[in-house]
Amino acid sequence: MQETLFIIKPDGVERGLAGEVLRRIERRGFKLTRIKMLQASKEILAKHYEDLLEKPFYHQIETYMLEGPIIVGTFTGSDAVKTWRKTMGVTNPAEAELGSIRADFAQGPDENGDMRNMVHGSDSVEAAKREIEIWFGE
Ligand code: DAT
Ligand code: MG
Repeated sequence: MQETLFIIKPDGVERGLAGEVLRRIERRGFKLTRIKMLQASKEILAKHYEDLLEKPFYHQIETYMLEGPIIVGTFTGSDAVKTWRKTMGVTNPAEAELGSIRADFAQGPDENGDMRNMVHGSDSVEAAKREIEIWFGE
């Protein structure tokens, strides 16, 4: 049994695809354990994406994630971390496996390198613990 953290990014919320994402989590057999909608801040994004702060594209991530409200949640289940990563598809939607969320709904990088891949998932059990504390800790 594992717990992982997911985010439906601003484009997913704005396009009305939140229900679709939650449906895919639930029909896979995962159990939602927390969920909230909020407007992210630069501060919380800097914690969440601390490994990417020095990347040249960090400002693009920040602009994207601040565009509108996001939905952050957690769910539990067998091999939840890896299974959710597979369900999302790889980072670049243009390369994501057909049938994955990112392939089915998201857009590949445009000419500015902007990537709007619609969903987030923790990439390890340790990252999930860290991210759950960031978004749901006191
Ligand atoms: P993932 O979201 O698949 O875990 P990541 O943690 O490496 O990918 O990066 C976080 C986000 O940053 C990703 O969802 C989109 C953006 N990003 C990553 N690499 C990028 C790049 N080369 N150019 C533009 N945005 C990028
Ligand atoms: Mg990541």
